[in-house]
Amino acid sequence: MLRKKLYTLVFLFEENNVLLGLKKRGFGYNKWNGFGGKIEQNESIVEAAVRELKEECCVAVKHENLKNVGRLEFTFEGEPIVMDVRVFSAKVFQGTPRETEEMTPKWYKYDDIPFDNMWPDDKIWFPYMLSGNLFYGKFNYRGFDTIISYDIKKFDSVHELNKYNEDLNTN
Ligand code: 8DG
Repeated sequence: MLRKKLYTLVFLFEENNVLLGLKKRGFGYNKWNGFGGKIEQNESIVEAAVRELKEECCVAVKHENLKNVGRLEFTFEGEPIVMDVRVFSAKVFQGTPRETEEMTPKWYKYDDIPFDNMWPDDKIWFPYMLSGNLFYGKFNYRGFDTIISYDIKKFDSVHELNKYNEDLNTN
């Protein structure tokens, strides 16, 4: 049986720039990514997304300004765990991104996103996010560098995506 672990991942947008952070420790060390992490006990997915964004780059966001844009599932060959990552975007937020113990933030123009220094799956689903499409991607990895197989679906409405995010509002 595969065990699911929930994660959040938040991207801030401002004038055709996306905010990425260089991870300074732990899982995904030295890769550029959005801001997020594990959901703690007694916390909803959205609450976790808000908390991780604040902890990792000192930016505050209101629940209603977080838009659920996608879901990513990662499996790793030989591991009995599915990482279930809920992806959010926000255009309205409070504060200027600042470096923390975990992340060094930097704004990137869409044409300059450093895919060679990111998770290999990102170059597959980022175009969906950047063009405003909702997506649900599943990626099966061998080690941390090789994608053995993947599948990605695009949705036209948040209603359709939410059929796959059944626990998003109830958690
Ligand atoms: P910790 O340092 O407290 O132990 O962990 P945390 O901050 O709670 O969680 P984490 O281990 O840093 O969470 C992993 C983050 O990385 C989470 O936001 C989901 C995200 N992530 C993956 N895989 C991939 C991927 O392939 N691409 C992208 N863009 N993000 C990913 O786990």
